[in-house]
Amino acid sequence: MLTLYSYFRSSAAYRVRIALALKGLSFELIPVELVRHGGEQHSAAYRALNPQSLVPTLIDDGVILTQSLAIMEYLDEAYGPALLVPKDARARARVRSLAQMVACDIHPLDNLRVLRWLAHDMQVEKPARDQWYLHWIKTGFDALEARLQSPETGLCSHGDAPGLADCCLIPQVQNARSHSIDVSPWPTIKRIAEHCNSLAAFQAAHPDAQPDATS
Ligand SMILES: N[C@@H](CCC(=O)N[C@@H](CS)C(=O)NCC(=O)O)C(=O)O
Repeated sequence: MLTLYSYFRSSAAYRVRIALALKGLSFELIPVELVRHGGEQHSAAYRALNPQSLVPTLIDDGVILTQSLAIMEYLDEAYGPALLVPKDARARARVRSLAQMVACDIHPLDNLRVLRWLAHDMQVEKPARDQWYLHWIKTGFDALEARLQSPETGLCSHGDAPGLADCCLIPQVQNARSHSIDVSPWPTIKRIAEHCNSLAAFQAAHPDAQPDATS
């Protein structure tokens, strides 16, 4: 029995929702309201599951898993056949590298708690916060776009089938769009996002399709 603690707009939870859908795994979804009422991620009950106060958290038969990259690779290994990372060691390293470019080097800098800390603790005004957000998207997407100029890139980040890199990329593109950033300057990223978003697994995982989605 799989239970996912998720928030509809969380791109880290969105990654895991895509992975679960690609793997065809059914799960119970428990929404964690990150924004209103001070944020349920800070409650004692949630911190007991995830001391970082971050979503996602996955429970598999009572075992608590945190960190989206670890969760996705766990799902791929525990519920075969593996499809999120390639078997070949070099290809696997490429896919993990693309995934980490988003999950380790873009997302943490533009995360909710960072933007809130800038606003409330550092008193940074909205135009400067928007500049911060755009800077880290641009820095990361410029590098990713360059890295994707490879014969190994296909309809998706690696070949024609979606995998770990796409589970990370598509939520980051959605996140950028929700901040009114046009992704046209990164045509390969844009093309891959358009393709993935046409697939049922990505549509099922989309923020707007979640039970806790609000306008
Ligand atoms: N590295 C973590 C990042 C998780 C994360 O940053 N989650 C965000 C939502 S995308 C969150 O829970 N933020 C709550 C907050 O900022 O207070 C992962 O990949 O699981």
